[in-house]
Amino acid sequence: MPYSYDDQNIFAKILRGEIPNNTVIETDHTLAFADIHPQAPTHVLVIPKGAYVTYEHFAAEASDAEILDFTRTVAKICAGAGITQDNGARYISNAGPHGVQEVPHFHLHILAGRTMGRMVA
Ligand code: DGP
Repeated sequence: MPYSYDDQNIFAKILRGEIPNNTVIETDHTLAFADIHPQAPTHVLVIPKGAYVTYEHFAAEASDAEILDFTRTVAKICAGAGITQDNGARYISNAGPHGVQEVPHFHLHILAGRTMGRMVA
């Protein structure tokens, strides 16, 4: 099913500069910023600049350049936050009603700096 993108969502407004954000990294295709309600000492949201609703949407329709830029930006954030094999992190992307996605613009949560709880459905 094709995705319908709501350009009035909060992250679209952040991308247009209508709402301020605490930027961690900005590249040609990707923006990373601090979550407004951090759940861990490090809680960064990584979003593509393109209009993608979920991870599946991004994975299916983004260009190779967008996907490479996104993934390499995640790596840079992890390095900058001191995330290593020894301490680790959690990467989450909620999608749609079943995933309880609050903001309908694809975003990856990077959570680190403490031991997380066990995953529960
Ligand atoms: P979710 O869609 O449920 O995966 O989570 C959305 C996240 O976005 C949630 O952790 C809070 C964060 N958030 C919501 N509004 C804003 C905002 O205006 N600025 C920032 N930096 N984060 C926001």
